[in-house]
Amino acid sequence: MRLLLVHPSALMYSEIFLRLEPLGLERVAGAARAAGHEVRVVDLQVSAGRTLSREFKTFRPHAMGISLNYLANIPEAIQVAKAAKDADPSCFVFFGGHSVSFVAEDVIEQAGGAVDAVIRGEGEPAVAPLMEAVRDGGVDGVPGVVTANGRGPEPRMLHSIDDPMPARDLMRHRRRYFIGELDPCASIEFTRGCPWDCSFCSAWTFYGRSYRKASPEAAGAEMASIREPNVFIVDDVAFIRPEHGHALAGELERRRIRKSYYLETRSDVLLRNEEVFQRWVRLGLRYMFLGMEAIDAEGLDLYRKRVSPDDNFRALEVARRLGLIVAINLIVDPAWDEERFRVVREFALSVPEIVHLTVMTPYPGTEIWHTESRRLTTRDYRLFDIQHAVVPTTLPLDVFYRELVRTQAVINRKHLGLRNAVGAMRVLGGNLARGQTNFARMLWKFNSVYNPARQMADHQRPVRYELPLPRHLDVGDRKQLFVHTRPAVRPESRPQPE
Ligand code: B12
Ligand code: SF4
Repeated sequence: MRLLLVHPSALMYSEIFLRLEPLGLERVAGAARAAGHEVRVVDLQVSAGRTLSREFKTFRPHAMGISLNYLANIPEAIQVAKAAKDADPSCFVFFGGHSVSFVAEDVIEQAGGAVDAVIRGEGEPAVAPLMEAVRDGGVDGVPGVVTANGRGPEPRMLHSIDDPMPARDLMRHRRRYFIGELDPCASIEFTRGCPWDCSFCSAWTFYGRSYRKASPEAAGAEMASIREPNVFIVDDVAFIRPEHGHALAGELERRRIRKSYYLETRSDVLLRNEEVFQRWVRLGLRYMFLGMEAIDAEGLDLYRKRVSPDDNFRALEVARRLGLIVAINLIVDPAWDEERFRVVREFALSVPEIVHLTVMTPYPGTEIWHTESRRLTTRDYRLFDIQHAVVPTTLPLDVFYRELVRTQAVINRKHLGLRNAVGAMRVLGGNLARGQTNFARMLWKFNSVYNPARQMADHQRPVRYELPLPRHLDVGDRKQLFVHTRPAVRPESRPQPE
């Protein structure tokens, strides 16, 4: 069977900092190929819409799957599905990915017949049974499937994340993937899932709070096959288990692999496992993203982050000592007033780290989707990108955006200050010499992308597709939030948050 896989466009507000390869979709492609199907991939983050139309015409896929990790991409994906069905009504169109797994039934309904199925949960174990069922007729028995007839059997979970290998060779514009100055940049997954349970996050609910690790041999072999000099490690929280971090490092040392790495982790994990991170710095670890979320204990408790402000500040000191460039994230509550923004600006200017701001957003699949008592002011999928306010703001909305963008601009200027500009120019020179222009473009795009008038205008666009309203679940029973309900590892082998 011929299968065309599609990744939607990049979200405008993140595109200036990064654009990364769609690793999940590549793994689904790898699984389909291993089952004998002919697969092509179009990534609309780096290819124009006309490439997709051309591919659709010439490849004549029996099925087309669209990746929906981000809610904000849902309207675009429905449009792509409709165009495909208009061009060839016999093509089986399906969606899969993180976010769509939580709103599958609603999306099927909204697409009005253009989407035949949504696959909830992990795509690797589902794609081959789905393709077989498409060929033979009757997809309703495929694990994880949702169709207009309702839900099929529970989604299956991979026993081991060691395979399939992502089909990186199918991506035609690999040089367009970058994160900051790591340009070009590939991605890799060492672990899957997260054992914590922060109230604003759906990483733990998607995987039913399970946690799986790639074997050092498989991870080493995969890393050896990556051509890019830079690698983004996609794990939700890197190196939770120190022995795993050491084993991976040992494997890369043995294979003499050296690259520049970017990873995400938590402050308490960094404090606990400092020597692992130190060893990785020797292997090329340069950037670290720390989800601090709040600078006060009250905020941290509210998000059930299970760390203290003191842990966060000690972790920053450790990272500085290790010579890492750290980006920290803070969640902006729509309730913030001008004074709160001022305090955060002051904080951001007082630390050498890159401070990233995201707006508190209740997402389907998170606990706050069910518990947030403030009503949604919009249900436009496109605004659920953590750069827009979707619950009432204390400040008038235009003033809120003015303060938000002002704070982001102050932070951005800090990073483009003289000392940094010199450093940036050095990196830029090196990248341009190698024909890499992604980082250069990013440096000049800030003002056109982050603009309060534009953010206000985003709220005025006509809305065609809307998020469903939250159902008020009793979140005392966490399993009701899970996509994968059966753990793939024995519960006692899961690390527990402290
Ligand atoms: C790495 C990561 C990123 C990376 C890379 C993203 C990329 N290009 O893929 C970066 C740093 C760029 C990023 C950015 C953002 N991210 Co992000 N990201 C993640 C993270 C931590 C892991 C994703 C990943 O690569 N997993 C590993 C791969 C193998 O799994 P996967 O992609 O989920 O794919 C599997 C399934 O989803 C499914 N699947 C995927 N596609 C398809 C397609 C088909 C057809 C099928 C059948 C199945 C299927 O099968 C795959 C294999 O099992 C997730 C959290 C999580 N644990 O999922 C958040 C997450 C997806 N991100 C999130 C957010 C909010 C963002 C940003 C908006 C943040 C921001 N403001 O900048 C941006 C937007 C990026 C954009 N598109 O423009 C939210 C999504 C929120 C939402 N509901 O929309 C998540 C869930 C984190 C959270 N806080 O809850 N992100
Ligand atoms: S630690 Fe990170 S990935 Fe895990 S639940 Fe909290 S925010 Fe999500």
